[in-house]
Amino acid sequence: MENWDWKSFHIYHVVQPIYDLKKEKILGFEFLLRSPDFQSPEHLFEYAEREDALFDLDMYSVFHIFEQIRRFSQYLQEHLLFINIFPSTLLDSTFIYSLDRLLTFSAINPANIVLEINEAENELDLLALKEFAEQLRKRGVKLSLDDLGTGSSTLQALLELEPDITKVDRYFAKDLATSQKKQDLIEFFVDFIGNGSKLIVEGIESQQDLDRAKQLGVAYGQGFYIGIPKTLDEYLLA
Ligand SMILES: [Ca+2]
Repeated sequence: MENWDWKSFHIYHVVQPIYDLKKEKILGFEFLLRSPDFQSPEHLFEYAEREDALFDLDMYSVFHIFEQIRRFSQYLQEHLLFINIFPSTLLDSTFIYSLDRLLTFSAINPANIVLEINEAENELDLLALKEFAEQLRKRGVKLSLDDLGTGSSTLQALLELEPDITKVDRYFAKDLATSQKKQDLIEFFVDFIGNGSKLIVEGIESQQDLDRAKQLGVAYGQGFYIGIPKTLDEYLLA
């Protein structure tokens, strides 16, 4: 397949804030892909996969994100910027060079960039990803493991990749305040992941669940209750 021309589709990003539960301020933003041409982002990804154009879509998305980072860089020096990427994109031999160009282009400190290993349909190639993680570390770029506890984001991936930041799947935050089992598990994650990796609990949707996450020592939270997805300028220029 030749390079797929995603420009003919309307594709843009919103951001969702990630909140530092201890300092009580925004830690950073996760960029989320949107397109009114598709029923949902999942439909867009499925379409891209069918057309054998997932890599092109992912790169188009990453370029677009770095354009925004460049445009708003003066406001983003203190923020971590979470960029979802498919493992197959990370492992493409050209990716790291594109990343270097984008880092230079956007004039952002590499330490502000967090590459979030997107949920994978297949098992992660941990050996290859480990080598890639080493490349990132050399550049000061951070790595995050997404959706821990579901799909391919296993404890094995956590141990092998040693991500800077680990995101616990939203499933574990739903009704956290009333589920003793979930509280026990989150407590375990806080202890186990501890100092090595910072923990983000996704899907916080009520004050009670937020309070409980704080009590359990969770470092960071994300979810509709904390902040809904909006465009970056809506957050920065408000
Ligand atoms: Ca994500």
